[in-house]
Amino acid sequence: MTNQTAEQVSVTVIGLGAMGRALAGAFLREGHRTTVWNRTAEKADELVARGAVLAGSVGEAVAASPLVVVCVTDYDAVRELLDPVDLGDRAVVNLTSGTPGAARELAGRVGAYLDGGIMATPAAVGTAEAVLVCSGSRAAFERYEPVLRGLGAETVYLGEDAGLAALYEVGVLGLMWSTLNGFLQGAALARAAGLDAASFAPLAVKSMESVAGWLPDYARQIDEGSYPPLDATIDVHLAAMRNLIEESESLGVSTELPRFVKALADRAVAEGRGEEGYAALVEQFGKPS
Ligand code: FVH
Repeated sequence: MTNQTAEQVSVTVIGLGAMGRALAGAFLREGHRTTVWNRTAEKADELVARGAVLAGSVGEAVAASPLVVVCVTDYDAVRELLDPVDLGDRAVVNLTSGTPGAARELAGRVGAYLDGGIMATPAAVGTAEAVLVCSGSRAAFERYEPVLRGLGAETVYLGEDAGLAALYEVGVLGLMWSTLNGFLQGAALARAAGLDAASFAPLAVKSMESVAGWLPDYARQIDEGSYPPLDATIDVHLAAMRNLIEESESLGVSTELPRFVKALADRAVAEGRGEEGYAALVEQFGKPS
């Protein structure tokens, strides 16, 4: 469906992997004139059939639009593609995953540079599930936010430091992996006990919804540096961690993850934090490993 309220602009998408194709598709859906370029040109076929213009080179693609969105494998590829090209006054929005340092370095070379992290799978781009976090040029964000909003439900601007979007992106990925690893540990236990992972999944979903609701209070405690127990003390959590290790051992399931979690709690207790709430473990995460 075309978004009639967003101003129609010309946008270029460089990089048509799974994510780049989804981004270009969303811009087309919103009615923007969309120019695309990809190293392997055939990946543009479907987009061209939907109305995208295929540029013959990166230079041609950049020249076609005031807004240039780049989404390739890594920052080496971004530099390889953009370095030889005169970007002029183009606003470059780089949605490639990378480190904050790499984003800052690139920002130093591009006039109007916005780094972004698209918190979505390709299938979720343009839906209520997708969130785009951006940092870097405020002017570019303010000018093109109405266009970028077409990529998802929400756009978040974190500030002029171009590295912040990458920082949030790696933080969110870490959260995702930790959550998935916790689920996989539980699923491995269920399977070892002769149960289906499918029987564990609904309970896991419910539990994740509860835990998600705790985060604003945890964040407040972290910002205040004070951790009165909200749910249970670290001592209480620690006892349950021992149970998880014991049961994993007895079912022949890996104990690596629960032992790592318990080691953090052990260190917090050794620092006298056993009576504090779980958020106090941030002090362990805050130290170099
Ligand atoms: N897919 C996802 O769910 C995640 C969601 C969060 C953010 N990521 C990041 O997006 C970047 C691209 O990911 P992708 O899924 O689109 O990746 P691929 O499908 O593998 O496509 C890679 C594209 O990059 C092009 N490319 C790579 N190296 C070069 C190069 N040296 N010169 C020119 N283009 C290059 C590649 O071209 P081709 O192989 O088709 O010719 C694809 O267009 C990534 O940072 C994710 O972390 C996605």
